[in-house]
Amino acid sequence: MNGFVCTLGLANRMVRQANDGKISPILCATGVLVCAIALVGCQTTKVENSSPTDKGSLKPILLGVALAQTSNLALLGQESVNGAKIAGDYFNQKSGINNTPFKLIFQDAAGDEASAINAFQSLISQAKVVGIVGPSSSQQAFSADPIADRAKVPVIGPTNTAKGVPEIGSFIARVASPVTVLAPNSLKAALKIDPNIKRVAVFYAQNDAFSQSETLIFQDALKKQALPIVTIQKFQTTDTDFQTQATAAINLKPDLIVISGLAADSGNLVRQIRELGYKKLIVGGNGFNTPNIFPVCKQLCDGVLVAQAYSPDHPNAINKAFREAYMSRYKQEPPQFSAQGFTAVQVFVEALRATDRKQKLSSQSLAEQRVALNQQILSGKYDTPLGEISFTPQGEVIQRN
Ligand code: 1QQ
Repeated sequence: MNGFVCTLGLANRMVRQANDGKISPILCATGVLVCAIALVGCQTTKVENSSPTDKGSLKPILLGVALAQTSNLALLGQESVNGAKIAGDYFNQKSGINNTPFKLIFQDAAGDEASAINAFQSLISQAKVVGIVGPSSSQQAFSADPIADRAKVPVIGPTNTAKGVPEIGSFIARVASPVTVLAPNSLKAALKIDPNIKRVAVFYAQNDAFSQSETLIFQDALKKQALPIVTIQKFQTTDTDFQTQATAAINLKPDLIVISGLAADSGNLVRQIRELGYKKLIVGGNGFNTPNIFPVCKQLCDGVLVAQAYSPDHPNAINKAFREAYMSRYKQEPPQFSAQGFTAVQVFVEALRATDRKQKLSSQSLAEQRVALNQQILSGKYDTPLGEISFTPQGEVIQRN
């Protein structure tokens, strides 16, 4: 897949260099989009439980959304919630599930495993949803997804990118492009901007499954490019003080710093690295993929490259509709996590419609609906804001763009 690589910061210096001195919002470079995004500000819904669809009635079909609405992870999770809400309105206005409305049941999965497990259990056993969009992080997915899998409830991870998530079970799929596909794009972009990179310092959050997974992909890609890693520094996603690790790395005079962490910690880490005088490029992983990082590192975010699996400019009709709805509701361009939240709901809606056309959902028990829905999700093809996607039999996303 070709990635989209964004340079965080105001009409970034690096992008100006790479673009022959002209400031342009988008620069195409060997199959990778590099865009400068402006410094912008950041920007518990719980719906009452209702009983599952009864035979022949127009009671709404219930779909669970278990994402981070609170905690540090909310910087990312809330964006997916916003995307899911837009999808809920959009597809219900377009006759829902073949003229039966559907209702999104939101449960705050916060930032830890226990909250994600609680959210999943409540959606499965109390709300009796037909499927679940969530959780926000891979760390949570490895704990909560097995519960849904055992209960035979289909799950679509909107933003779980670590290696091994679809392999959790046969009811688990994701629309998030995995770290294996996404991460190497930003390294390629960094080398294009600065071909003289010789020494690389790597940082990662050691208490987070996604960060552990992503750093291995980065390290592997660096080895393949014959770029020496001069140090590997570890931190925790809960850390706020990075002086020791940042000083140790900067003393080794790296030409590139590569960071795998979540938004809040990563933003603080970037700020402290810059405050200690490091001026060269930084490559950030998927945890940087939100404008909510700007209030954390502010203008010191400048010069950070991030690969993203979504472009607001993707030219298909569904992305245009999504982007328009997003801009009018949230007054900003849709970020990747919102596009992925929208897409996860869209896949459920389209698979529910197809399942219902084969055999009326109202004539099936909830257990039958869940199994039929899971099979349909995996066999379908979807034209989404992320471009055309489908799934491997294992539930891994195949994203063309
Ligand atoms: C994961 C991620 C995070 C950055 C999403 C919140 O990619 O946990 O897999």
